[in-house]
Amino acid sequence: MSSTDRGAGPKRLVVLISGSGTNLQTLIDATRQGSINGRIVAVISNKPGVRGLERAQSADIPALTVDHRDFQRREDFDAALAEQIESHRADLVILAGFMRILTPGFVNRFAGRMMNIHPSLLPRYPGLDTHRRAIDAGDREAGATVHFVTEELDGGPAIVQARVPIHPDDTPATLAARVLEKEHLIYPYAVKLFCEGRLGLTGQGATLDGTLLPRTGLAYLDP
Ligand code: NHR
Ligand code: GAR
Repeated sequence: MSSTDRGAGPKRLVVLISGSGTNLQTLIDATRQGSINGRIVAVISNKPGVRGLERAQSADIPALTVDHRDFQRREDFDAALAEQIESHRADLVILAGFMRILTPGFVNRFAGRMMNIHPSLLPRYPGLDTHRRAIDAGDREAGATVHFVTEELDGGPAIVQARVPIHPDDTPATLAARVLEKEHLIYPYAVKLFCEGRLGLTGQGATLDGTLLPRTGLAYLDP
């Protein structure tokens, strides 16, 4: 067993947030119900006072803030964040509405055991303001993607992707709400797969049961 592979049994999950934490809530609920073979051992926010920290506290999960404004350099913030994550012996780091770009040193330390949910059909619209960009482009579909985090912003191999229609009268807010509903289905699903030891990250991309996934990940179909 290596220092990053803590063997069989429930995985130790650390969730990073910056805001409301509705994705965090679905993960809290799924771990509590036993549908994920894992336990959230800490929730860390880069912003003090956010709703997601209250959600963690309400669930008796340690809730910490590492405020990026307390650090002059991104490397220093990332070092403090990594220290907290390591102190909780995380098997998987879950970005759930986490809004700070992470340095290569940090990303490489958690390679293959850090995932993010991004509100677009990657590789379309990495970065911010995804819903406005999809509407402005005249797209007829939007969605969300769970992917492994690599140095390339929102560029790591996809694990699961879900699609929703864009309606002619959509605003970024109405579209975001439709996409968020799908996020709440696919993030617990991806984390469940990871906790069963079924996901991997290779030089070729993400794997499920050792088989390379398509570039856009598994296509999530409604149950
Ligand atoms: N870090 C790396 N290296 N790779 C990824 O794929 C990452 C990442 C950090 C966060 C989430 C991502 C998203 O899903 C994510 C993926 C923040 C920004 C951003 O521009 C962009 C993408 C994502 C998260 N952040 C600004 C910054 O200067 C701050 C914006 C703010 O505070 O509101 O870090 O969308
Ligand atoms: C989600 O839509 C997530 O995909 C997005 O922020 C929202 C967080 O909601 N993430 C990003 O935009 C990352 N840059 P939540 O806090 O309620 O889970």
